[in-house]
Amino acid sequence: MKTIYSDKHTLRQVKAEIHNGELVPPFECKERIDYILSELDKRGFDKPISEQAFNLDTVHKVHSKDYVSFLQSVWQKWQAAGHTCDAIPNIWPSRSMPSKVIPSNIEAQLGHYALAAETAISAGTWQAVNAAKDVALTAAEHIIQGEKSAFALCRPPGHHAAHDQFGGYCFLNNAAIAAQYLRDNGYAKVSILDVDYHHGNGTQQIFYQRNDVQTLSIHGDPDFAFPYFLGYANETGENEGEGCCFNYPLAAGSDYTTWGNALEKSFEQIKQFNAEVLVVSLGVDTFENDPISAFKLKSDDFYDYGKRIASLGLPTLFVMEGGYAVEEIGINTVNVLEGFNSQRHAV
Ligand code: SP5
Ligand code: ZN
Repeated sequence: MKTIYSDKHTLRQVKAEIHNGELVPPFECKERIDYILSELDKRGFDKPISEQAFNLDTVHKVHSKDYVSFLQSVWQKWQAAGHTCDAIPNIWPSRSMPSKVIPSNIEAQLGHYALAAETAISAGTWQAVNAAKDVALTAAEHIIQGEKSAFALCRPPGHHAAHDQFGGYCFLNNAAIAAQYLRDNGYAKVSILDVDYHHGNGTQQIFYQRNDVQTLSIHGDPDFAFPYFLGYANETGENEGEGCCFNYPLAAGSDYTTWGNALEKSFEQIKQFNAEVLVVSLGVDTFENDPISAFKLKSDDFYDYGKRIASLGLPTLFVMEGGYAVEEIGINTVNVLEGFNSQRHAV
């Protein structure tokens, strides 16, 4: 399996995130990628391939144009307003003032385009975000060219990024962009299986009214886990998309047996949908020692579910999402990929 990677991810480096009421070093840090690269190398995977540059055509099919321009210009506007620290949203058009107006003030614009406050923006964030989308599209192109699998080592992650909002460490929805590109290049039906600990709210929202892209997410029940306001089992899609969205919210403390049962249920839906290609939003924050999550998966479980995903027999694009137990992120991520490969070579 080929890995696609961009060293531009290092351009995104923020000072802090708001966590439990204080500013702490960001969980979503650049060292995450170093551990994954080093584990891939150690286990004999091919040397990663650099991303090709893509224009914004596919991006504009899943995100609004005004949102994308905001991402491109926010840092410059923030600086022009005289600020030198990272930009952090702090006010929203909330329930008691649900305005659609986009004020000219950059602080107000941050609130308009943010869905959470933990995600800061720094110089270089757009360059990293844009490169991550190129990584996802380059990997999708490999699938289109006939590769049976590919690994898009994206950073920052993408699955919380909605049609016109950032948050949860995400800006452009790399998995959604890849899925759209696959749709536009010969694949009629795409399933996106999100195995990150957190609900893939952005991916769900983007495809909620569509029947050509099925979304499935296994995650901490939003009653107690981020993003709290989406990801419940009764969300099933809307209009043409009715019946194309599946959520598997699980209790805190869920182990691999419980998690694996949800995985089997998602497989039944993927088969019933007749997916032609699978995009996996691969977050490994389901790991027992993840610092911000509450599932109990062990490192060996990642290998096992990689095998199970391969048993679907679909061309599969893995897109990196979360995982914050930094020293184990390489082992857990590469376990999924190696498990997948072992099964593929067996059939
Ligand atoms: C891509 C991804 O995994 N994003 C995750 C974003 C989570 N951001 C906020 C998490 C708030 C969690 N609070 C948990 C407290 C645990 N003591
Ligand atoms: Zn996550």
